[in-house]
Amino acid sequence: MKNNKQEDLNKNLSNPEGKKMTTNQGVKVNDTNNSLKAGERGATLLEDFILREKITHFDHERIPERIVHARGSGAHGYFELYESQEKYTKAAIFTDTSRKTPLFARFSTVAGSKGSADMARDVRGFAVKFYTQEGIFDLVGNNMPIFFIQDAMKFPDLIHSVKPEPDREIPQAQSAHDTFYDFVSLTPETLHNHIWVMSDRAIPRSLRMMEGFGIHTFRLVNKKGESHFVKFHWKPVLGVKSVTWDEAVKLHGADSDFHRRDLWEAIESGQYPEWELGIQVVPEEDEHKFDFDLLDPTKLIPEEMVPVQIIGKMTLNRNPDNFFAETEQVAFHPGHIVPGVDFTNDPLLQGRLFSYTDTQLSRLGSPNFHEIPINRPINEVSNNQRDAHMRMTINKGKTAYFPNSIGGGCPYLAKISEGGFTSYEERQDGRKVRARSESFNDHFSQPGIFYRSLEEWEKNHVIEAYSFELGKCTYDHIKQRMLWLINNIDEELAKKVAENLGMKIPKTVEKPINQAIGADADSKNYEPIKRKDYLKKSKALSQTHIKTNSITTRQIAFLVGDGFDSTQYIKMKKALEKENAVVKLVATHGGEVTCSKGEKHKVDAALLTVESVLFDALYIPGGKESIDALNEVAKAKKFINETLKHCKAIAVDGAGKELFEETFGKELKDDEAICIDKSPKEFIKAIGMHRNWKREPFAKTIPA
Ligand code: HDE
Repeated sequence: MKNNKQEDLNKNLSNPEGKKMTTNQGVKVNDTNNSLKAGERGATLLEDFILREKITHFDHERIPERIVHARGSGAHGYFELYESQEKYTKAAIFTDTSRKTPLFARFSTVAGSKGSADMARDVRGFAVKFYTQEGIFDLVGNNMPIFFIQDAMKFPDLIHSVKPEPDREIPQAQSAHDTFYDFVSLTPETLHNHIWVMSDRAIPRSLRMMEGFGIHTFRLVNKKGESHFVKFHWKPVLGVKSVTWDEAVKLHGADSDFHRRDLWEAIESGQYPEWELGIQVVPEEDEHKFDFDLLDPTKLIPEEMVPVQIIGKMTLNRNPDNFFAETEQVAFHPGHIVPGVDFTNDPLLQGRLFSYTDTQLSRLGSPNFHEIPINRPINEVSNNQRDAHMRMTINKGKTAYFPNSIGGGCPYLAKISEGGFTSYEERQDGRKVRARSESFNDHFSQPGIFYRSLEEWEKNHVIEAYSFELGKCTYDHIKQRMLWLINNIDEELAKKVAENLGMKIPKTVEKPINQAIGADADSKNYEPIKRKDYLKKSKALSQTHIKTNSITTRQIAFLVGDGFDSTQYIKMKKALEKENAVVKLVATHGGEVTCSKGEKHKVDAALLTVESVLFDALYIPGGKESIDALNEVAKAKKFINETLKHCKAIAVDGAGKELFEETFGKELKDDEAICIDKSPKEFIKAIGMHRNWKREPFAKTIPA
């Protein structure tokens, strides 16, 4: 792996050598360190235009952060199509296999502010801006296939409830608090997205190892004007992987930029993250064939019912040059579509179509946000819109209206055959109502399918997450409402959470829930639609559904002191690096360590400065002197301890096994991911497992 491009870090790329510093008005600057004063010890003079310009610019350096998805990371890349999808769509990005469409992707957490930590339990935003030759197409999705609410009208309520409580502004970037659970427990439509958030999907190992979903049902429209319903999926080539909650908590302190750094470093080292794009296509005539409504964004279409067809691949191959200019100023919008793609009446999507322009106006300050380089289409923009804040384009000529004859009639309108956009002519015919369709009313079936589809260890993590989050709530009536709702999803799940909370599952819930959900205020108890068990399980809902044993970019700590066994070290390092894993030498001290052959090796991190949670696996080579040195450092034991606790792969050779076996060896004889005096091949296989979850019952007995 290339190291941190040290030579580039030392250069100021936008001000190459030889260039003189100027003010923003182009005047050469002679002194940028001292303000203009009346004498060396005198008052500063107001006339100092250089000082005023520098400070004024600094004072205005921030723009309002995004209200949701404030914390994010972005990267450039491209999309390649495997096979033309012309039977479904006329969008050239999905029909022309010779194209390499440039794109910019941004991943984010939702609840926390810009400076919050990466590893919060949260949904992750997964937004992709395609710069197609027909204009910008934004796929603004999340890493979970459903959303919390069914109607845009409820979005401010949802977000207000999860954000820090307004009196004390506590807690930051966390859902485990009263107001969120007050809202969730009164709004059963949230339960499906909520159970996904309780799963390990909400604490990904890497942004590169999570799925992406467009969530809403969109339309694809072909040349003949025929429409198909479509759901978009991104499938990560590295598989779907998560960390444990204990690691997530510790990562907050060990590296609050864990995800950002991981994405950046993978791209810098040439290990480009990749996702395949999949589509689930439903013919128009099948719209009403499902046990749920395709327009309801709290429902997914199980892959068993409509398979995901893989149609292309996204590769991220370039980090941004400037975080602010690109990642901060990028303006996504689900309404940025191209001919061949269209909307449905999903009431959440319909509301989003309004919200994103509105938010860009307040965040970026002008309707000219499309002129910021990261937001500019690659094809030419030509219309009669003019002026406004920070206009970059210098439009020429007299005419800024249509129709005109003075300007030669330009710009002309495009016929449909020339790529002019026309909306799909869906028949609309209905009463003007403020209401929700009955078909949106089933809130328990899909959370149940999700839970049943998980592996045993995934289920345990869900139970723990509910218990943790509700355990943080201070009102009993909120916890009771939640238990009652969870019981409607799955009785076994509710029983275990109730046990952990030391509470009983209530048989009924009291009146407030009726009013809050808009049910008949006079009825005593809220009667929800009973869970429908139309599908027992769906394999794709478990994290394990994308099989991969790749150890590419996995971070492996080699724990050593002076005198470590050189032969074992070299053999293991070579084998791991051949598989594109990243080996980091973690030593009892910084600087250099000396191996058994007397050679010096550069230390990547002194034990003092790192935590085990930053690594995927641990190797301890032999060498008595090295092991003795490690034995002297309590942190070395903590490191091993935690690696074990988090079910990661560990290899020990020679004298290394003494250090290890002394504490744990006996209990772990048959552990598939513990390699004592085994070949590098075995260790690679163990790392490829990601975690040995079978160890978890034992791991729970290890003190944190
Ligand atoms: Fe967003 N959302 N959202 N959202 N959303 C924003 O737009 C909004 C929703 C999503 O990396 C904001 O530019 C409303 C669903 C992502 O810059 C804002 C509703 C999904 C991002 C906004 C939703 C998303 C945003 C804030 C309910 C998954 C980050 C800054 C109707 C399909 C994009 C901005 C980025 C950002 C509004 C619901 C995903 C306020 C009103 C559903 C990935 O406009």
